[in-house]
Amino acid sequence: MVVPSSTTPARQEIATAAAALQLPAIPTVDMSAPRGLLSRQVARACAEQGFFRAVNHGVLVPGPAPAARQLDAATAAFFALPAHEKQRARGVQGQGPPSSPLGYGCRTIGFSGDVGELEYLLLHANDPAYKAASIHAHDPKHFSCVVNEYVEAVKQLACDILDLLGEGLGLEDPRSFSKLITEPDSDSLLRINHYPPSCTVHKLDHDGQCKLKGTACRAKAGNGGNPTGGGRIGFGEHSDPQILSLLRANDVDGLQVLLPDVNGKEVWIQVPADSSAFFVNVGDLLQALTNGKLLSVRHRVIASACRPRLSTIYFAAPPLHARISALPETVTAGSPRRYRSFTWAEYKTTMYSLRLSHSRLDLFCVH
Ligand code: GA4
Repeated sequence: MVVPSSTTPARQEIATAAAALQLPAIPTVDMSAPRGLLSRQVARACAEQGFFRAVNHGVLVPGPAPAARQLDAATAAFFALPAHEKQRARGVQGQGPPSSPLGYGCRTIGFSGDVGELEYLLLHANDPAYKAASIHAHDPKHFSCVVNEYVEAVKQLACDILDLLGEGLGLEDPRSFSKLITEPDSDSLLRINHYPPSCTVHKLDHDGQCKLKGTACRAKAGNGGNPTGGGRIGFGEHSDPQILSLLRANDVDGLQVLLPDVNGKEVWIQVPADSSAFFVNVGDLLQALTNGKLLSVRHRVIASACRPRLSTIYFAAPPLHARISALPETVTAGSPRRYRSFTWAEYKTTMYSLRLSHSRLDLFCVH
């Protein structure tokens, strides 16, 4: 069920302040609710906000060392390596066109000049090449097992949510969305982002190596009229291009989503960190598949904490050859087809030719 996003005293305070300011609330969906109710609530959150916090999701909890905890430990160890060792993991995966910057990256986002205050690992969820990669030089097998286990668990949750959406939207085949991401050649990605504390200086040295240099803490509270609240852009404003994204992060804030307030004006809303939850957002392809009924939400990360933020995001995508066109049930006389049909490969090529913040789906509108 959709419950107020206020389960701790701190969250309660934020929710109360947001309500007093008439700011939009972050929908929270209790994944253990009865299925009928759950499907309606997931569909409603994805239609109204394109975003929700999933609690009681029931994955990643069993076992003495669940995949999530093992992955966090492995990636924290990777990011703690000296810069020159991390650089060895650049471009570790095969790159057939349309290319994507897989492997380790620092500050550079995409190929069109975007930068952010972060370093990251970008892995192809279905590409076994990372098994041989130099990401975890000391124990690459262990690293790939942990990634595989995590991907399987999070993919299952993504499928459950997509099936709930299919049911909530009353699709003839409620599995229409999840089928796309379970194809053996689906193009899903796993991204692990490490945002250094904002009280450290992030520098690229002369050989282009990424260096994190600690300094005394200078992070300031308050926003002084700065729309980023005084923080630095960790990952700039964008929508995710794929079908669905599932994000899990440590307990350091930073994620913001662009939501309409009571007057319909869009405002940046800080998403309080919750390391036990998944944050789910609709991607461009799901907006296209539903003829605009579900919204691909714009979001960003602002680094303003004195502790590092670590986030792991699974981007559920179809195979490159998959054709994306609005499902027939979503096209009616009152709601004519909004986007022309395209393949994911075509969309990917377009997105990599554009800046991060581009509203790229608009280019596919039919007029
Ligand atoms: C945003 C979502 C994912 O992180 C990502 C990003 C990709 C990249 O970092 O290589 C993109 C960005 C993302 C959208 C527009 C293009 C592609 C950078 C960029 C400028 C991995 C993805 O699939 O799209």
